Amino acid sequence: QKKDKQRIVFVLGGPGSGKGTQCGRLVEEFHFDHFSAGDLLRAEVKSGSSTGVAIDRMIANGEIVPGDITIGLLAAAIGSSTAPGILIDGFPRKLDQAGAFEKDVSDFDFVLFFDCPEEVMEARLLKRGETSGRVDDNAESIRKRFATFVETSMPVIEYYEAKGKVRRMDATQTPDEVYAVVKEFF
Ligand code: UP5
Ligand code: MG
Repeated sequence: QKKDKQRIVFVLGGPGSGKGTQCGRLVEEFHFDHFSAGDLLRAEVKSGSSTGVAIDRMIANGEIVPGDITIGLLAAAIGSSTAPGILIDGFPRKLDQAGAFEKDVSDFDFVLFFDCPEEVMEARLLKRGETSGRVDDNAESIRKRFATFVETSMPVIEYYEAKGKVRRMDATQTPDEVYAVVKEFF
């Protein structure tokens, strides 16, 4: 369970919208903890655990891993955090997982949402794919990730938007320009 004064922010946006990049900058300036659900899942794959093979296949297919796995990894990370704030990057990307997290792990302050068109995200991901080694940075996986984002993850953002909990920004500018807007929310 998080400590009382810790604020939790969900950092959401399409694949390649710049979540990880901007979280890195917030960590530097504000000393928050940054937990990327995708990074935690990739670490699970690397660890060679029994679920790793199935997780790796789901990531390559742009599918959302079952919530109990992701929420378990996030809850453990949050439980060991003493930072003043916690950035949850790339989660929740499915409505029922959002509800389960709020019910079983913690409430949260707001959603930071990076709004970015697919053409821009695709160009970034294909470029990164030249060196990233990520199983999902190829044209075929990127297409599947976009479809999952539109069908399954955007409803989460719309749900929180209706509750007035979303801080939306234009993520197409340079990292410096985006960060100048992002930091104002903190
Ligand atoms: N870049 C960044 N900002 C830029 C800018 N302003 N201008 C120009 N270039 C910019 O950035 C992506 C690339 O763009 C980098 O090369 C960067 O330098 C450049 P990054 O900051 O990495 O963007 P990010 O939004 O973090 O992109 P990422 O690829 O990590 O997003 P995804 O949401 O696709 O990946 P994630 O790791 O969160 O999830 C991967 C998979 O894990 C999912 O598809 C799913 O299969 C699984 N998953 C779950 O099942 N459940 C979860 O809860 C989470 C993940
Ligand atoms: Mg990322």
